[in-house]
This record gives sequence, structure tokens and C-alpha cells, in this order.
Amino acid sequence: MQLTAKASLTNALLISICTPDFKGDEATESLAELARLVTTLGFKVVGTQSQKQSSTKKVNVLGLGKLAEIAHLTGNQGVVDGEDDEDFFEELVDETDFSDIQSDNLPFACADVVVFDCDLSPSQLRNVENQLGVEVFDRTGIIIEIFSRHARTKTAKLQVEIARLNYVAPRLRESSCGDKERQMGKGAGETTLELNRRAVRDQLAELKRELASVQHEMKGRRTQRSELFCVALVGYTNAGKSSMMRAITGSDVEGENKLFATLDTTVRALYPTTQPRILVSDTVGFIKKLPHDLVASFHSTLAEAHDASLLLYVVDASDPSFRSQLDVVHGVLEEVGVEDSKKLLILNKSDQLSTEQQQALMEEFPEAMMTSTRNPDDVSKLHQYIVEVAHQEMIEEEIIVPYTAKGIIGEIRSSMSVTKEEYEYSHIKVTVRSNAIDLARLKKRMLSL
Ligand SMILES: Nc1nc2c(ncn2[C@@H]2O[C@H](COP(=O)(O)OP(=O)(O)OP(=O)(O)O)[C@@H](O)[C@H]2O)c(=O)[nH]1
Ligand SMILES: [Mg+2]
Repeated sequence: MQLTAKASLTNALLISICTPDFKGDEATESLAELARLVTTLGFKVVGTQSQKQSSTKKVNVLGLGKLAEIAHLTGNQGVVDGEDDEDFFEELVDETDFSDIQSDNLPFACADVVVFDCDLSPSQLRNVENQLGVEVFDRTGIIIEIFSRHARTKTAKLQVEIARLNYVAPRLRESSCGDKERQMGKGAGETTLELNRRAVRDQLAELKRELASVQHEMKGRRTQRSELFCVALVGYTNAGKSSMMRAITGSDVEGENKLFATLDTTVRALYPTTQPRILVSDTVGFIKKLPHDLVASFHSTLAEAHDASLLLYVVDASDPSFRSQLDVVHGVLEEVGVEDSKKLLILNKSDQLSTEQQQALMEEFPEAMMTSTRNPDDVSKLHQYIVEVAHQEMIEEEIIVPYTAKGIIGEIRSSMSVTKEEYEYSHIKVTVRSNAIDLARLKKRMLSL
């Protein structure tokens, strides 16, 4: 799939299919999130519609009445007239109230694209596209497109392109090639289809090879860092992970008010710096119904979280749906096999909450830390917490440094946390806190002096 419509001029109509398992607040929140996803792509949401169905798997995902209503908005009324498929006569009662974005009184033919808040099979997509006469997207298609646009690093680009091709491959067979087949006549179309399929297969194989080699390199880099205390920021998209990363590392990591601003892991040292250094990594944000391929492709990116000794779960506490967002984060991390090391829940964006709301949240989550990345006191509080946890993980040892090996004191001070220095007759007794690997290395050096 490629978005062919010009993003800046595209008016999007969003459609929610409510089923017995997906309705009410859940459907409303999901649709509001789809509106933000679509806006992230530069589309303008001109309205929403909902359709009650027993399942999203029906060949025709819209009932006849709803189809006519929507076709009115896409300017394709003729196609629907005369349709008498019994499957279309579904219950047409809308049970969800999307009061923030309404479709009432919308002008005729105002929608250039239609976006469904569920996944559509290739044939469902083709059917509804034919019926409505405009480009149709499903939720996965939109998420993959955002990922494609935001991928910056080589790894992110490779991972997203693999997911995109996997998504495109079956749709290629069902839609565009079908059309070509019709245009070019039997035989010729089949050849094109075969060629396209092979091209995608070859491209996928090549991308996977490239990704494997990049991942090998990344693994090497992670091993080099493995002796340092690592903290990973994880959480739902737009929760404020990159903003917090920037605040606690004094770096210029991008934080943006768009969904999936970060697609690759960035690693920086905690600032003000500590001895030994503490590393902080920012990771890709999650979203509900994250396409399975994308979860799989982000395994390696999330390996940073896997290696972390402390996981900071950042949530946007000002978003009423943050609890279900947190469930999604737990679900994805479990899926990619990130075991919970020590963790802290960060209720972020507290500046958007009243004092009463903050108090209620702290009662609900007594173990959590309430922060605003815009409040320097909160940033130092988190910094201090991280340093304390890292400190607890370290081992304390006494090292005897003879005056003849005084040079080594400088090295110790610059790589370990020195808690005491006692000057004796023939040596300095230094009490340090550090990780086991660094301590073992130091002791070995001392022996060879
Ligand atoms: N009011 C308020 N806004 C915040 C706070 N922290 C971050 N933001 C804003 O929230 C938006 C998203 O922040 P990011 O740091 O990009 O969020 P993220 O979690 O990295 O998002 P992804 O990269 O998409 O996963 C930006 O517009 C930030 O300025 C906060 O404490 N208060
Ligand atoms: Mg980010």
C-alpha cells in the first residue's frame, strides 16, 4: 500500500465497526486515537460513522444502509443503488456517540479517503473500495504508513519496510494486480502478478539479510555497554518518553507532539553524570492493536529494554485512557520477552492535572512517581531515584592503593563511586561502590602492579 492521495488535501472519514466485543467507551477512545493517527499523517478528519455488526470478518464490512450513507459522503452513490445482497441488511443502529467529531450536515462528497478503525482483509478492503469509489485504509495500514514516514535510522527503516512489504504483499495480489489483469487480458495479468510477487519476495529476503547484519552490529555495541547500569523508558506513544529522556540526559533527543515520533532506540548517559555512568535508553512507543509484524520487527529495538536493570513505564496521566494504554505496554513487552527487572511507573504530564486529580492518582498508584517533564524539580527527583537504584545494585569494596601506585586513584575516581578515602601510613584506603565486572577488573590490575 502507498498513500497516493496528497496528504495536505486529504479529507478523511473515519468508520468504527462496533461488535459485541468492541463497543462503548472502548470504541469511542479507539476512534479518537485513530483520528490522531490520521492527523499525524496530515489528513483532515471530516467526520466519523459507526456501524454495529456481529463481527468485523464479514465479506461486506458495511451494511447497505450505512454504505449508502457513506457513499453519499464519498460521492459514489450510484454504485450502491440496486444492491440487494441480503448480507447488507444488518442492524444499522449506531450505539456509540462520537460527540466530538460528527458527520451530521456534512456536504456531499466531502471525503477523499475512508479509514476503518479495525483491520480489513484484502478482499474486504477491495470490496469496500469498489463500493465507495475512494481509497480505503484500515488501522494497520495507517500505522505502518506512519512508521514508514518516521523511520530515521537504518534499523528502523529496514524493520518498517519488512513490515510494510508483508502488509502490502496480499493486497497487491487482490487489488492492483486484479485490476491489471482485467486491463491487460488473461495471461498477461497473471505474469504481472507472478513478477510482482517474486519482486516482493526477493526484496523481503534482501531486507532481512541486511537487518540481520545490522542487528549483529547492534548486539556487539550492547555487549560493550552491558556492565553499565541501564535504564529504559518504555510506554505508550506520546506519553512523554523522549521529553523525559531529554530532561534527564540533557540531550537533544526529539520529543514531538505526533504519534510514533521515536522509532528507534537512543542511548544517552544520565546527566549530571555519575561515576560509573548510568545509561538511559528511549524506545519506540506502543499503541493498541499494534500490527503483529511491527511488534515482531521491533524485537531488536526493544532489546535495550530487555537489557535494562530499571524500566521506567511512562504514562500520560492526563489521558483518561492511560490505564488501558498501560495494559497494552505490558502486553507488548511480554510478547517480546522483556522480563520485568525493577520498574517504576511514571505518571507524567502532571501539569495537566488538578491537585485533586494528582492526589487521587497517587492513592490509586502509591508506588508511582508523579512528574511533569516541564518541572525541573520533578526531573531532579527522577534523576535522584535512578542514581539511588543504581547505587543499590552496586557492590561496596575497600581497595588498598599503595602510595607508589597513586596514579590509579584518579582512574578509580573517574570510573567508580568513591564513598570514603582514608590516608594511612603506607597506602590510601578507598571505599568504592561499583559493579562486579569493574571491581574484578580493578583488582586484577592492582595485583599486577
Ligand atoms: N503538558 C505536558 N506535555 C508533555 C509532557 N511531557 C511531554 N509532553 C508533550 O507530549 C508530546 C509527546 O512527547 P514525546 O516526548 O515525543 O512522547 P513519546 O512518548 O516519546 O512519544 P513517541 O515517540 O511517539 O512514542 C510532546 O508534545 C511533548 O511536548 C509533560 O510533562 N507535560
Ligand atoms: Mg519518543
